[in-house]
Order: sequence, then structure tokens, then C-alpha cells
Amino acid sequence: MNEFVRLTINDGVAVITIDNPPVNALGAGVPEGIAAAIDRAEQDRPVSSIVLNGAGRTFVAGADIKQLEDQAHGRGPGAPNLHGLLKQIEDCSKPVVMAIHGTALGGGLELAMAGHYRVAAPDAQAGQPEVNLGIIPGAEGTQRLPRLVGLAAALEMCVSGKPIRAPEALRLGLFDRIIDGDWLSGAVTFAREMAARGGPHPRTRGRNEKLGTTESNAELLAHGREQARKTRRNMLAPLAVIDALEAAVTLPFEEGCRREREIVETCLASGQAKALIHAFFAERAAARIPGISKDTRTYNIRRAAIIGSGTMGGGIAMAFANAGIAVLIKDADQAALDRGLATVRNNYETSVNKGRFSKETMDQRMALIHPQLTYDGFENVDLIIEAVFENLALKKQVFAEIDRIAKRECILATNTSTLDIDQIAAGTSRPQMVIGTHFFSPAHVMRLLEIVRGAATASEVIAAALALAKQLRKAGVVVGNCRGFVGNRMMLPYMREAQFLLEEGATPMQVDQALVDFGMAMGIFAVGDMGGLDLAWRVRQEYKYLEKPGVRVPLVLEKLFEMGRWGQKTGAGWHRYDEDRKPIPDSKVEALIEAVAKQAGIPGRTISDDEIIERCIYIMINEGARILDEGHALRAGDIDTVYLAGYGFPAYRGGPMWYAGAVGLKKIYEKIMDFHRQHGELWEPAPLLKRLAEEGNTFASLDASKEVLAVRS
Ligand code: 3H9
Repeated sequence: MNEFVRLTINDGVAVITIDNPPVNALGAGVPEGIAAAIDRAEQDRPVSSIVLNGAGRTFVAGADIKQLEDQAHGRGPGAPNLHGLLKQIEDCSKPVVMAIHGTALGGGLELAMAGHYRVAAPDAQAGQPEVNLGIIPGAEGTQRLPRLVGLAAALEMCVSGKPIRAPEALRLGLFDRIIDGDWLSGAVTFAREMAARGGPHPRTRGRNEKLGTTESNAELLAHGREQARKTRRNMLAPLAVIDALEAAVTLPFEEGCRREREIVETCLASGQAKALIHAFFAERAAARIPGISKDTRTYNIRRAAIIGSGTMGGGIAMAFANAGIAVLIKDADQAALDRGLATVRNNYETSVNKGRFSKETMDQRMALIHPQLTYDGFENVDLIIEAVFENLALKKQVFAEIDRIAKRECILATNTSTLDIDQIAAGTSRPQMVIGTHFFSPAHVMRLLEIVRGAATASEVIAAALALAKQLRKAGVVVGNCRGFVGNRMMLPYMREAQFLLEEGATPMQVDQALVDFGMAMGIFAVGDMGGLDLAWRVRQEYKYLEKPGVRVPLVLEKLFEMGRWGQKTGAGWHRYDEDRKPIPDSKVEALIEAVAKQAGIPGRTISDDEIIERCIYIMINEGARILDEGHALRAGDIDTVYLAGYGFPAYRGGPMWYAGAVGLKKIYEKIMDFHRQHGELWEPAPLLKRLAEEGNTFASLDASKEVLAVRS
């Protein structure tokens, strides 16, 4: 039909195949190709029925997000209006069967719902993930989905954005049959059956039997809005999608579609959509490293080993087992190993009890984790990750040992969060095989994997670490070997500034609340209490050598440490905690802060929430600009991915560097200059920030110019 869509006739059944790699997005040319193929098949008299499917690994992953991005930024024609195509399919006189494998997402599911029937491979998934891009389904999905699955399920799918699996889709009425074995020939058989059964074939837009009653819908919509406000805090799209679903149950189909279109356009014009679309592409761009291509030779990780069964080691072992990779886990001490494995088992049991997966899945995962006290079997693994205590001498000793045992092509990785990879690599006979894999706690949950490139790390090893991140379903970001790498290096000034704010008159609860209202997953003091103030204190001691005479340092942390207030583990830190671990303001801490500030001669004043955000977030942005300038991050988008996947930064703000662009670099630079005058050298503006602000540029435009250079070179 055209380069994206093929039509073949299989014994009276027209098979239309969308072939637009990698994910068959509905980019320019695809809707036109489908329309032409449907038209041809309908005209072709011997054709009894039509099967539409996707080539390669998936059905259709939705509209082309690049087109949506252009539309959001007012460039180009944007995503096409699919109304005509969907109506053509639904009105087709021959039964149209959508054959789904892989994923039918966004516009892909909307296309599928316009078919008369949907059949699927057993592992297929379907979803409306548009809210995760700050928009709502814009190809009549909000109008057809409740007609197929009912309002309650449609609300759940559209607000969460989470896909559902084929058996659930079958149960809800979204799919008509699951096909074991060859799903495409099964779909062709199904199409023949439907043609033989004869029409009329069901048009989704005319199906009103699941649309509920006014009363039941009012309750569902009210509950949905309440849930959306709670679970998708501060986000516009989840509430907007509920408005569109409300239109489905209150307006005729055509009017509902018009309402949906208006809402999607409002969403696309929002800053949130721009930020979330940026986040989507930034995470994928992070896997593109100059000098590494699809042809770069790499190492497959089939078997791995971990040294250390503490919180990190255990979590990493779970991440591997969850991805189906067998893993040895070694500790020096039987009691520690037993404790580590008990925690792993306990975590899995909690998931089983919450219904996240079955006991059988848990047993399969546990069977992939092999605890041991020796290095037996380490000679056969493809990757060894050291996750012992954060101490350079100890890590060097471990690396010397594994260097002797591991096969030559085994990658030696360290989970250090602060130490110098090159020093660790120098003690081995294979520095080119040494890399940092910095997981975030809990490692089986947090999506970020900082991949730390040492001076000698080979490209093949970096490529292998990126592939591993993908295998573990994590966001892999390659970072340079600087102190704290990207995430923790930016976190340090953030934590410091938050503490200064206390000394100047804010309370820990006020700072935390302002940060949570801004959208952070947790306040910085709650984060400190969760990680342990003993740990924060130890990090502080390590970094003490960086402190310069005359430059301000936070004063309260040491006092809390000395008082044994180490955070949640001791029941109190910056906050107190109730039995449910809910933070409660603590007047003792407030009095301590006041006394310490008074003694240091720091005058108290009223601190506004705006100042809290500016001091905490702008200091991170300034450090981010230095990291970028030094080349310790390849792109500003990489820094955003680090903060979105690992530090609870609100996705709808796109990450700290994107947020800087949204506020305006000029405004941020001027504010930083103000703070520099007021608070001294810790606020020295980063030269890159100054330059971009003066040029009227953003970090995103800097990234874009680098991508252009990479393409040209
Ligand atoms: C929508 O449909 C709106 C509608 O309601 C209509 C409105 C009018 N477009 O993730 P991967 C690229 S909104 C363009 O690494 P995986 C991706 O950038 C859309 N490009 O693979 C990457 O490119 P590169 C709703 C897309 O196997 C490559 O494909 N749909 C699109 O881990 C591989 O991607 C969604 O939100 C796209 N739609 O996961 C689904 N999708 O190699 C978004 C992917 O150059 N997509 N790319 O970096 C996904 O969730 C995952 O990509 C998917 C595959 C699960 C499909």
C-alpha cells in the first residue's frame, strides 16, 4: 500500500501489516497506508474479512510521540486526526479483526478498538499510557474504552496509564479471544469464523450497554477524581482524562469525541506535557553514547555474582532474579548471609501478599539466587558486582581477589556511591573491564542505574552495562567518575542548603512540606531520616576535607547524630515517627535548631516556601551545570533522567535541568547572583549557566545542538 503498510491476501482473508520499526508508531504515512489497505480489501470481492497486525516485535505503540512533541512546541502539523480512519474501519462492511501481539498502547489501542474484534497473543498487553506524557488519549480512546470495558476499568486504565495483560483484557471484554501458538494464523482463522457467522459486526461506538447509570457513574467519577488527586499528585492529565471519560457517559459518541479533542489540545499546550515528553525521550537518549553503536561488540550477561548481602547486595540480587538472571551472592559471614537472604525472602513475601505476583513466581525468583560463603562458581560468571561496605581499602582487596578468579572476559563492577573507580580499577590486571554500577536503594525497586565510566573502561563494557540496565528494566545513565557522580554530587549542596534554611528560621517540616508541594516524592529531611543520619554524618566526615575555612557549614546534623537521633531506625531524626512511620514535627529539634543558630549568631527570620524551593532546587541546577560543563554528564537530559528515575523529582517538571529552562535561565541566573551576594561563595554561579542565560538559551537547546553535532560527525 505504501512503505509502511503491506496487504496480502491469505485464502480470502486480507492481512494488513503495519511495518514501521521499531514500534509501528502511527507516524506520517501509516494512517494513510492503513486507510488505503482497508479500502482495497473492502473493494476486493473475494475477500471475506480483514486482519490488521503489526510487523516485528509489537502491534502499534501509539501515535508518533515526536509529532506530538512538535505539536506541543508549536512546530509542524502535529499528530494527525485519526477520526476518519477509525470511522472507515468501524464502518467497513467486512469484519475487521485486530491481531495484537507485544503491546497495543495509546493510539495503538485506539486503532484496535475501532476494529470489530480483537484477538491477542497470550503475553500481549494493552493500555492508554497518554497521561504519562501529560496528555489524554486523542484518537477516541476515552469514548470507546468505557464502551468496551465499562467506566470503572476505563478510569483505572486511563488514570494509572498502566497496561493490562491479555487475560485481564479478555475478562474485561477488551479482547475477544486469546490465541495460543501462532497468533497471526489464529487471527486469520478467527476472521474466517466471524465472516462465516455473518454480520452485523459490532461497532464499538454503538455499544452503550456498559455505560452505566447516571448515579453509578457520578460515584465512579467522584472516586476517580479523588484517587487521581492522591496517586497522581499535581498532575493535570489524569484529571483531564476523567473529564473526557465523563463525556463518554454523558454525551453522544460524536460529541464526546469533539470534547476529547478539545481536552487533548489543552493538555498538549501545557508545560506538563512538554516536560513529560522530554522525560520520555531523555531516558532513551541516555542510551546513546558517542563511540558506541548497535555494532559495538559487547558482552552478554547470562550469569552474575554479587559480593555483599546487605541491603544493596540483596536488592541487586532481586533485580537480577526479577529479570530471570541467575545470580550468586557471597558474604564473608554466615549470619550476615542468612540475614540478607531473609530480607530478600521477606520482600518477596510482601509482594505475594499484596497480590503483585504469585507464590510460584516468588519461588522461581528465589531459586535464581544462590547464597554462598566462597567464590565457588565465580570463574563462570559474566559480571561480578561488589557491594561491600563503602571503604576503599576493602573494595581494593575484594577487586584483587576477584581479578584472580574471574574469567578474562568477566566485567568487574563496583556499586560504590562515592569512591574513585580508577583507584579501584588500578589494583586489577584489567582496568578496561572495570566499571561502576551504582544502584539506588531499594535496588529491586528504584529504576536508576548510574553507569560510572572509569578512565580505562572499554566501550564494550559500557555497552554491556547499558544493555544490562535495559534487561533489568532500569534507566541506565552513563556518568563520569567524579565525587558523588551525578546524583549524589547534586544532592549534597541540596541537603546543605536545606539545613541552612533551618538555621535561618524554617522548620524541617516546613522545608519538607514545601518540597512535597513542589512535587518531590519526599521532603529532604524525611529522606535523610530514611537513609539514616548516621550515614549522612559519615558522608559529611568524608567530605570534610573539602570544607574551606570561612565557608559556611551546616551545624545541626552533628548534634542530632551525637544525640543518637539517627532517623527512622531510632524512631527520631529531623522528625519524630509514629508506628506507621509517619513523620511528626518535633519541638525538641526546633528548639535545638534555634539554640544552635543563636549561638552561631545567625538571625532568625520568616522563610517563604518560594525561597525554600529556590534555594534547594537552584543550587542543584547550578551544580548540574558544572557537571555538564566538565563532561561528567553527556547531556542535561541525562541529569534529568538521573533525578526522575532515582531521586523522586516530579516527572511533570521534566527533571531539574528541564525545569530550569521552564523557569528561564536568565531568571535563575539572576536569583543565583542574588544568593551569591547574600550567602557567599557556595553560590558562585556555574560558568555554563551564566553563558546560556546570557545567550538566551536553555540546557535543552544545548543538548539539541550536541545531538546535531553527533549526527554530523
Ligand atoms: C498517543 O498514542 C496519543 C494518541 O492518543 C493519539 C493522539 C492524537 N513514538 O522504549 P524503547 C521509540 S501517545 C515515537 O527503547 P522498548 C523510542 O523513542 C503515545 N517513538 O523500546 C526508541 O527510539 P530510539 C502512547 C517511539 O522495547 C524506540 O522506539 N504510547 C514511540 O523498551 C524503542 O523504544 C506510548 O506512550 C512512539 N509512540 O519498549 C508508548 N514508542 O531507539 C511509548 C517508542 O531512537 N513507548 N518509540 O531511542 C513505550 O512505552 C515503549 O517504547 C514500548 C517498547 C513499550 C512500546
